Amino acid sequence: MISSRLISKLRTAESVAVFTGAGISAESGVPTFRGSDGIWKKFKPEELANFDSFMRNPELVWEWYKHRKTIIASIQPNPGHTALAEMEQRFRRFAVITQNIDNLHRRAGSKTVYELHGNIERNYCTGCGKFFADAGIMAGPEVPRCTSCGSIIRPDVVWFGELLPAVVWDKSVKAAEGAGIFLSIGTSGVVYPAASLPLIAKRAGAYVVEINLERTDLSDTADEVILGRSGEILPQLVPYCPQKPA
Ligand code: BJW
Ligand code: ZN
Repeated sequence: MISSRLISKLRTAESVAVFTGAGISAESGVPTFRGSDGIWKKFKPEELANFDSFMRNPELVWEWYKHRKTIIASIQPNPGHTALAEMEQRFRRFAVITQNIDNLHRRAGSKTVYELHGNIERNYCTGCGKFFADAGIMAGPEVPRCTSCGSIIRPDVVWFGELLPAVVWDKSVKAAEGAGIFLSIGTSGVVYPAASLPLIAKRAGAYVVEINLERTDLSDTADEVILGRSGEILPQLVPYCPQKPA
């Protein structure tokens, strides 16, 4: 059930920013990080998601990323991703700001996508920065090495203690500040600086809506919390968005 307040906001909004986390991809079969089914119940983040650990044990970290690359390559965007791609066509300004590295928003048809934590389909050399496609990485040795300088190649994702890509971050802050409606979808909101975006949007005057299976630290600040699966809720918002321009 969509509230009459949100319906009226959707009908009149010019600018929408959407902030997504692992929860939006859960219905596609990508495990989330935290919570009862989270992958960090099985793997310790500090062993896998920081650069020092990677350099200490690249075999383990690459095994984990190759496993996830295989899962992600085999799954499809779900109705939540598709609804956001449809919504993008109905508003003057619309941006998807995602913490996800799974590329599912683009595969669903979203055009303006800001990837705060990188993209698992890209890889680069820790020595010279050269980019490498997945095909060679997956078929190659356990720990892939650069064909130009011999250094270890890493996935193009942002680990703990690393800076987010500056241009992507700046665009995300601008989208949050300019949004009439800000949707925070399927994120626990515990990883910063990403988790500050809903607060930036709220401070700048956006109507902040959280969509999640459960309440989070954002819930008390949000204007509205919709508890449920994003793949079921987001398609229900589309009919209330303005019609596509002829
Ligand atoms: C559904 C659903 C359905 C499920 N429908 N909902 C102390 C205080 C504050 C900050 C720090 C601190 N100490 C260190 C920091 C900084 C640190 C940080 O934030 N740490 C906190 C965890 C304490 N941040 C960083 O290090 C960042 N960089 C940085 O700050 O740079 C400055 C700096 C430089 C030098 C030194 C220190 C600072 C970088 C953060 C990088 C995060 N990277 C990861 C891994 C990416 C690569 C990979 O995937 O392998 O990004 S961590 C992981 O968490 C991943 C995610 O993008 C991110 C967020 O997780 P997300 O998406 O919220 O997933 P979950 O699982 O947590 O939540 C899923 C939610 O979905 C749940 O709420 C479910 O209920 C819900 N759900 N099904 C709707 N169907
Ligand atoms: Zn190199």
